[in-house]
Amino acid sequence: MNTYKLRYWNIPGRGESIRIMLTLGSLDFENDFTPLPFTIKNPENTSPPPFDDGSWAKQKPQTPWGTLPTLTLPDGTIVGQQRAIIRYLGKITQYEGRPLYPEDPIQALTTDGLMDMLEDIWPILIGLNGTESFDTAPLLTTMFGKPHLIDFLEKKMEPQKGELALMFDHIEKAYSTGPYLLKDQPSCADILLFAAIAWWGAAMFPSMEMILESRPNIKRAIETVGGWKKIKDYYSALKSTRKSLPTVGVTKYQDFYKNFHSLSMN
Ligand SMILES: N[C@@H](CCC(=O)N[C@@H](CS)C(=O)NCC(=O)O)C(=O)O
Repeated sequence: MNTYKLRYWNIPGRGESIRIMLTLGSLDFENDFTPLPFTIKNPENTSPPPFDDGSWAKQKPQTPWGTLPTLTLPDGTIVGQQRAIIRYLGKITQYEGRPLYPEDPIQALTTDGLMDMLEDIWPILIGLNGTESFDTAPLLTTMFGKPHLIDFLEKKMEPQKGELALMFDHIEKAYSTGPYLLKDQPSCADILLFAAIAWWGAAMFPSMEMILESRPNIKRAIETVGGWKKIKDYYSALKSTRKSLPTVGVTKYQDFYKNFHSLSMN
């Protein structure tokens, strides 16, 4: 069987870009959902349970880098690191006759630069930002069922000043020729941008608006990717499955996928 296996939590996070790349490559894959390692009460009769059942503590030492996502290749090799996996899949996946990871070294370098920039943003949104408090942890806050951290985000997104605003401005500039990073040539960088903004714009930000309102190039890029037929078909087929995701406090986990569905108009 030429099946790939993606191990990740059942959230978009760092796994969704890989799911999309596998879909674009028409590669057969299954999701191996690991329960999120949070001490949150599991709903009854769900298999696998969404929250900790001890699985991750056992799996972690067996992964190549101690983290998820991991991808098991058809020959059984297990690999890790989101961007490395995307690059690999981009080399074996064609879109409109060209690989999604460019063969030209300079274009590959540009693609890597954007993907590394996105990875630089991730920890600011995902972690505790040097404190022990949820007041500076946009993702953990919502995952534990509390409202989005508007004050924290507004500060970081202050025009021309906030740490995140400046980072998004660089990305906006990189997309000025558009619609893709490499002008008219789509690449895996555009897939990662699509997956990152859609995820951040639901899990950490209350919507994508705070990121996109003054950044039309990023908006155009992710809307363009969302319009690809294979992506539309993928999200259309999955829409009804989101309903079974848990609700914790004010957070409906199904909403973590909402922008993926809206950008692909499902
Ligand atoms: N640079 C890595 C980061 C991986 C990472 O931090 N994964 C998180 C989930 S998104 C994780 O495994 N957390 C659990 C842990 O570290 O024990 C990548 O891009 O794959």
